Amino acid sequence: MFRVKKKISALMAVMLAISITACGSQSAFGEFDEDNGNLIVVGFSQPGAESTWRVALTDSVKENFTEERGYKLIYKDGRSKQDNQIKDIRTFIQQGVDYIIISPIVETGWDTVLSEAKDAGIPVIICDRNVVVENESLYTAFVGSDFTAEGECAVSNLEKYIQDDEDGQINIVHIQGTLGSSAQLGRTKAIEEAVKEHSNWNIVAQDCGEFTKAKGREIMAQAIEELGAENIDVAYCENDEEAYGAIQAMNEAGVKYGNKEGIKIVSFDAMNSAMVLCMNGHISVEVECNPLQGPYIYNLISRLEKGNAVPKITYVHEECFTADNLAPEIIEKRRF
Ligand code: GYE
Repeated sequence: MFRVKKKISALMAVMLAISITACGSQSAFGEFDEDNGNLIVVGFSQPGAESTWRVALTDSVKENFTEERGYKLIYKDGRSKQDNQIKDIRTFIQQGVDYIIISPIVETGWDTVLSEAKDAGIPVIICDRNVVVENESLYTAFVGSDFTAEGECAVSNLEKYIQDDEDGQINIVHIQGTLGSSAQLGRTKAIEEAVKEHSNWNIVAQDCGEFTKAKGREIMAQAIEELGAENIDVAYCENDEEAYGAIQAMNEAGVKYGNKEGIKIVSFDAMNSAMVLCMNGHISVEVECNPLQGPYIYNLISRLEKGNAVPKITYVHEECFTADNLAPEIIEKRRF
């Protein structure tokens, strides 16, 4: 069925290209002009390249959808704007791709463009972060993380590191990820609920770090200046880039952090370098967020190609790390 659709779209594309050329212009859809032969064409819309994690996700998808395996992958970077992602998805629809993979910057606002993809008969795989849509049939499957579980894992491990402090107040600087993204919503929910459950836990600063190192540094530096480092017990950073920024701010201000003394850092992603910091006790809790989702998505699309049913939700395997369960052999096995 998809091959037929592709042929029709290809024909439309040729007609469009001819009409544009006749007017003396270049084709607006560069990829149209290429002969994709029997390759299965997959459009991949990423929200941006804000973190090492995201680059690892891009690489993982690219490594799996190769020409040797019968695929042509068209990659688009939304440059941190939902509008750009929507435009990119519309371009994929116009190109008549066979599948669309979307890592959505935020959860809402996708109904219209997903309806357009559905009307065009193009199956959509949502990966990494999820979408909230009125009709779940607007996408075929989701592959990614369970962000609420990630947050809960972070909080339960943090409890172990600050239990000695029980008589005092636990003051938390909370550096959030991109507001409205599933990653931010799940990780934020967990710490906010933990604060409600512990009468001595307080969020003393909360700001959006956009999942970037620069913003993480800025927010932490401001918190140190305004609150005083001695009044901060925890830096809850919603990804490793933000944690690196917060660490830079603490280093610059001469503030201590780590399991032995000073501010306890919680972070998400578990990049290799952050795992080393966690093993050495500089970061107290590292929650793994697995960007190696290419094989999972490849498996789903292969099954769809054979006409087989696929699960609506697939959560990737993830773990929670502290200095107690880390060793060099574990870190060496990782890939980003
Ligand atoms: O934690 C962060 C990235 O959506 C899970 O986005 C992803 C997050 C990840 O920029 O590093």
